[in-house]
Amino acid sequence: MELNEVTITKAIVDRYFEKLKSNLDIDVAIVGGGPSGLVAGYHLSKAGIKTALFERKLSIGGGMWGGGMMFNEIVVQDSAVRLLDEFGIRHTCYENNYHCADSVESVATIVSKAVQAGLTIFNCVSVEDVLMRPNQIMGLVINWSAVEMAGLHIDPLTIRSKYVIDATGHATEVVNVVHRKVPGDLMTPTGKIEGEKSMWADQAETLTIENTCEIYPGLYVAGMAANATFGGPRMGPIFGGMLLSGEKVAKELIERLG
Ligand code: 48F
Repeated sequence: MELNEVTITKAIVDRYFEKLKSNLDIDVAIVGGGPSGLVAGYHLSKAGIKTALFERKLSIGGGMWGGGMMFNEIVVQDSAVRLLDEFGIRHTCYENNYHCADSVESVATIVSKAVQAGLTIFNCVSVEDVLMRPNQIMGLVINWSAVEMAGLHIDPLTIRSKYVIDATGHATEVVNVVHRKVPGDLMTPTGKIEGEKSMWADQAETLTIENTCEIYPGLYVAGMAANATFGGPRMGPIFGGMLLSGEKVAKELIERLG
């Protein structure tokens, strides 16, 4: 039978809209497809919680694909190796407490396991705002990244969710919007964004996990965004903190959502 181009088109359009419509009202919306967001999405979905992840770029994986300075290896410390094992990512011990993994294998494996656990990923979608009610974040305001890049004046659409996770990395974009536009203080010492500090890997790795928490009712921060929000340092291409942060935020939300 000859392949029909219109049927191919209809299949894609129908399937995509099904996917979109079934994710308009969800439990958890994750912003950012880096390691922390992906690990959070994996655990939440595995627990049966309706979760979708929105990523601005075409590719998922955030800052993990490139390892350090495009040398595509990552380092993970002892405390997070069990997560590499849980995903089935191969690793080798370089020295005591320094384990290396191929960054491409790491991203590809986590994405695959997360999607198969039930996570829906929308790539090429940018989160430009939040849905708010008095003292509560209720979801996301989204638009095509292409609209954002072209600077087109086109109104966005909305996703409602019980919780939002800002996993946007250094830019901490959702928290920035909330800080700028939503009345009330953030749950930081000053009530504002403390701002990321320069490199200190050891401190940063511990703080990333500590700083993973609710920052405004309904809004959690994870990964590098957690440190940027709370004034923690950056850590460079060691990724244990990112993986553990994703796991922590998922555990907290699984508990809250019962
Ligand atoms: O930066 P990123 O990988 O976040 P992460 O999970 O991990 C940080 C590490 O990669 C690295 C590090 C650790 O060693 O410091 O940087 O904290 O991924 C963040 C993702 O969020 C997307 C962005 O394209 C990236 O893929 N993103 C950022 N803002 C938005 C967004 C937005 N407004 N809407 C959608 N996606």
